Amino acid sequence: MDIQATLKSKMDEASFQKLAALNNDDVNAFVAYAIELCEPDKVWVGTDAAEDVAHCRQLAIDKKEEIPLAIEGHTVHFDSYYDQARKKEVTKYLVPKDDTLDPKLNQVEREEGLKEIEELQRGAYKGRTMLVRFFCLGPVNSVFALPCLQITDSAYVCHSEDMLYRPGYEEFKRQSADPSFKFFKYRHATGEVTERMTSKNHDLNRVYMDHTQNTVYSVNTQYAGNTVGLKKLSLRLAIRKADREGWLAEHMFIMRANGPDGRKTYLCGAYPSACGKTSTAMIPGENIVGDDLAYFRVIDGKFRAANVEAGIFGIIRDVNADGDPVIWDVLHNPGEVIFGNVLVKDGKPYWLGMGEEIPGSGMNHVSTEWTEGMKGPDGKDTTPSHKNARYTVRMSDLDNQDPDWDNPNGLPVGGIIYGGRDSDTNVPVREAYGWEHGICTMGAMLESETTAATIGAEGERKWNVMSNMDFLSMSVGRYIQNNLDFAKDIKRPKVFGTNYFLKKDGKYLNGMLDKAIWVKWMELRIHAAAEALDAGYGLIPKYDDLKKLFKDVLNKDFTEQDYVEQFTVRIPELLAKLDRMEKIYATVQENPQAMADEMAAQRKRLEALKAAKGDYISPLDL
Ligand code: SPV
Ligand code: MN
Repeated sequence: MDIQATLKSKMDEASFQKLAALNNDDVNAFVAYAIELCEPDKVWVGTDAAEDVAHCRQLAIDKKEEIPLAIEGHTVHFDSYYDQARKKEVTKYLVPKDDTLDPKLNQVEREEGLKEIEELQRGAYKGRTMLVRFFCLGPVNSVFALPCLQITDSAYVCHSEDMLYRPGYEEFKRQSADPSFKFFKYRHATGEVTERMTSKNHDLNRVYMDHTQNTVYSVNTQYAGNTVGLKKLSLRLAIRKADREGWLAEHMFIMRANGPDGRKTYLCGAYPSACGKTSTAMIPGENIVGDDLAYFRVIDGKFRAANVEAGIFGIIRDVNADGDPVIWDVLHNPGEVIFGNVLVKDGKPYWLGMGEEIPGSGMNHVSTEWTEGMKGPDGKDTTPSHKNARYTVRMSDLDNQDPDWDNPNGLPVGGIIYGGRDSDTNVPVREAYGWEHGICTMGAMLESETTAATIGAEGERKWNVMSNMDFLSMSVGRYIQNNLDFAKDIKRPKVFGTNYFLKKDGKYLNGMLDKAIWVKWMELRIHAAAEALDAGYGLIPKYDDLKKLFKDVLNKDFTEQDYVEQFTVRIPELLAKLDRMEKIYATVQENPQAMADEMAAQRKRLEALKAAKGDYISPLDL
């Protein structure tokens, strides 16, 4: 293929010059290959310029991938009924014959998988414009900066990336000077569309990762988790790159907890879906750095984290004026917002749990003329907005942004939180004895109970290592080992475990805002400003400290009875969890010795406590 001729054949001089200015053979080859394969009518290349960013947003509206809403700057995007979330079954690693990824990962032989996806993408841009965009994971001009090249026929994908990531065209120029420069690449094709501009062939949806080439291909889908290359597609690539280079790519928020006398303490948190991740990052009175992805690196002897993203693709369900005042305001005022898969009536978006009456008809992911009681194309009941309906906003539009959120050196991490959901096992907050204990018994043993909102039986516990399970591109054991080894020569953050979902007689023991107290307590512990009790599986708060925090922060009376109910050490449930985990880890490849050691030590401590004090131990007896 004559690359230059291929490029020239489909683009105008302005686009051609934008590519030429990068002077990067890999970029040119990837773009030219996509032209040959997908056969677009035209190719448009964007830079970081405001007019190029505005062009993509306008294109999304002109092509009806987004529909303007009543409030200035707001649009709604719909994905097909069958395209409302990431799809694990069709998300696969392309594995060369001589390579070995963990056998438990969903994978396909590389040549075979490439052939399949190329057939699905062949001619897929006919009659359309191919869009070529450059973005950056992490802050630009920094050691974290990881440039990405996105090719797609979806203006919505580009628009989302403009809101969620840093611009990358100038970063490509900067890094291209280095002969070893490598970048992540994505080639996405929407596939055939319906009259609503949503992907038609959901059964032919594929998301294939070629880690050997730092490339991800996806087809017959529009949902951001499958198409926005820099989000979960890149996380899988980044986990492998981090493995090669000795840093960490995590599925974590970053927030700033504000301590006494203006003290700023940064916390990172990994929580499976529906365990309170975004709402923790958004606790009133604290500051957000990012809500989904974090890279960790050691810089000048410090453990530092950078927000990979520059915006939020958040679950909109249950966002309401009382619980989420900051987001609520952004969603109700002029400014750039993309709503995804909500119900729209008279130009106004509605969603489940918004605390307002939801109309019985409107336009949604099921139909342009949805009415209450309407069944989906699969015959199932439908909801006015999808349970996974989303909003996309920029960090810079949030009043509670930490002014330092874009720091090129990242931010110093004081604590790491692993937040699960269980009704009967873990106390609301506990601190690990140290890094190994935290990684092994909090991160690696993270579980979440399914809720009515997730698929499967309610109350079933799902194991989700560091909430990163869906994105691991290596064995669980190797990934845990990387965490254990990271930053081993320096002071590492404290590790905590949280559980906002303890129940008694079917009722939650904690209010929605109680998490604010656990965060304040963790902040104090990081600075040795509160004492703790040894509960055998970690350190837990003392009553007087919590009582004071509840009063000071929430103006709430926290009774001794509340404390005892919430912080009782539940030995039978804790031992049952160890039993479950021992079974699971017996099958994990490359399982670190530390896992077995930490589990055995935990069992021993809990059994000794049980022998001394019984099955259910009040924190007042510790
Ligand atoms: C998540 O599900 O963890 C998300 C949304 O952050 S998605 O883009 O689907 O991954
Ligand atoms: Mn996520």
